[in-house]
Amino acid sequence: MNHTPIFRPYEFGEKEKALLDRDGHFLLPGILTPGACKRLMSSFLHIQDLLPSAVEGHKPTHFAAEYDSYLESLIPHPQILDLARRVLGEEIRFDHCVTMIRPGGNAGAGWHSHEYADDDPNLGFVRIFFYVSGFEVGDGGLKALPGSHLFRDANIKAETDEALKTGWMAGKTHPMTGEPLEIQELSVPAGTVILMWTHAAHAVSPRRANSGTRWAVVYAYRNPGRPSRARWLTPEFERKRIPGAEGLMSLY
Ligand SMILES: O=C(O)CCC(=O)C(=O)O
Ligand SMILES: [Fe+2]
Repeated sequence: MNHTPIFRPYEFGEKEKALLDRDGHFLLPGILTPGACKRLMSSFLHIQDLLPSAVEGHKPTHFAAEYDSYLESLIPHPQILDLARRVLGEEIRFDHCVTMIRPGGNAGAGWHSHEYADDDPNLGFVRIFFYVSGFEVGDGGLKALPGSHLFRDANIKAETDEALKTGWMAGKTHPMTGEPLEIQELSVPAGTVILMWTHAAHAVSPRRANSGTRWAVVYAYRNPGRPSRARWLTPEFERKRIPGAEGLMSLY
């Protein structure tokens, strides 16, 4: 099992969990160790090399851990599982591992949210984003909408901030604070981990043409109980014996 530390010491206790639950996301700036960043970079380059020969429906980017042994070894990494359990509680399953490689000029992504047990707030689903490259506002940067996760709406969609404001956001306030909803453009240093509840509305600004590639990967975990649409793993991979991942790979 891979026990090499990948996170520096960081705080994520009750106070931080309460902020995650209020906002829908939580930043852990620069906590990835240089060693982990280096290993992740070789995995990204490996995944990138496989893309030209990718088969339809089974992209190395979407099934990243199936194509790279280091990415696979992180699924049961004790520090990731510990963080996932601080968010979700003891009973968790692995859901997916997807690389998010955005070269200079990449178009980014419009506003969207993701599904999981939309009608049952007791079943959580958290994305753990590893931003090996950092990002600035307006340059491959993640944008968030604090409070949006509390609606558990898996179908939030808008091409632009304006369309989100006049569309989905119109007339809504933060269910916990009563404040108007407000778009937040994030900016983080290299080696940052971001936690995000799956129903949180998010978008990615275009990467500037003269910026380097933004290298990132997401590991997602959830409480078992429902089917999951984002669970990109093959039946073979589900059955594979990954040391330390016993009990984590099944749907339920
Ligand atoms: O590329 C990113 O920063 C986020 C991509 C995204 O929307 C996701 O992984 O759910
Ligand atoms: Fe997303």
